[in-house]
Amino acid sequence: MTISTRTISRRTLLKSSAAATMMAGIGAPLVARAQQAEFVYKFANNLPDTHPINVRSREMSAAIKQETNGRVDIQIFPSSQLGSDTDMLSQIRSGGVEFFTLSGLILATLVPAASINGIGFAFPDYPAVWKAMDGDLGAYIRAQITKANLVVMEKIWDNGFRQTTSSTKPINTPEDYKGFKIRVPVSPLWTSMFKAFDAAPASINFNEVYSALQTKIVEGQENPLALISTAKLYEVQKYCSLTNHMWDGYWFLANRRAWERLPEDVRTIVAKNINGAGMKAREDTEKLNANLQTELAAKGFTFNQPDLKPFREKLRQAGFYAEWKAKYGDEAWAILEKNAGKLT
Ligand code: X2X
Repeated sequence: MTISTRTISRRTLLKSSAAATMMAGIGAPLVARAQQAEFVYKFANNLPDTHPINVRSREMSAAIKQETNGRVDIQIFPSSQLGSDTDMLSQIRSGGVEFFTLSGLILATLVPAASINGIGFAFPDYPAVWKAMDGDLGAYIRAQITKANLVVMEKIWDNGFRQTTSSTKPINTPEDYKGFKIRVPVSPLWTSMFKAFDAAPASINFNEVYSALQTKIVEGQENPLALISTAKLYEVQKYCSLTNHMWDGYWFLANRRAWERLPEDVRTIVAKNINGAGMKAREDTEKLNANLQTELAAKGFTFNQPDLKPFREKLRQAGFYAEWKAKYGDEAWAILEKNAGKLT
């Protein structure tokens, strides 16, 4: 059985290589150009292929190839194909991958300040987010990332305001979180926040979330609608509570040695295209996050809009804001409050 399968596949292979030889006259210049790329760099991320971040990244990669006359070939590996976020964070540091988009909250396992934009209920809306992240708060965080010897692009990419989903019940009040088995990304801030709600958070990388929900290892999770939709989490969840509890974004990171291998003029082209694609993806994601409710409801997802004031009050009473203010320090906290209003 094994032998005959092998024979067939060898024959098929021989046939296709014969075809390849025949085609060589036409195909050769193209192949040669592709092989000539001086810098073949991997870009890893945890997002589905259909998420706007990957759609815009494909355009970005094509534009970079064109504008560098084929010198730079950025190959995209979506859906955690090269490993979980935790794995990729060590790969981007060692140079195993050259580019990686990572939530600031997870990056905080290496750069503690990077989770500050995820403080619960800090930002009221997108304009407040972009003002802070394209302004002094983003600059502060990027300076800390740079100190950790990673290269970070100027524009943060949008993940979105996060909503809570569940297979068991909707979340209407802070008390509904009590004992709730919720998946959170691997990040101290996330665990701390859901502990402050007396929930039972479990740290799980995104590549294992669908199956953790399906097998009911956890009841729920929280993510922006764009991700709930593109990762098809609605297939394994029933309720979506619009808790809007934090804003989360992806820093576009580069391995420092790989980045510095690029000549100055090439770096300029690459950075311009990455930041430009990030801005376009922001628009796409923001639109999706605003419009997906109707589409997901039609798929049987049950939405509810809780009153959010008691949630913020619960965090305050639990000492969540005071604890994190002490962790980030007065300077960082002052920049956050300047942008988000008084929290403690
Ligand atoms: O892991 C998640 O939930 C995700 C996809 O939103 C992040 O990358 C933080």
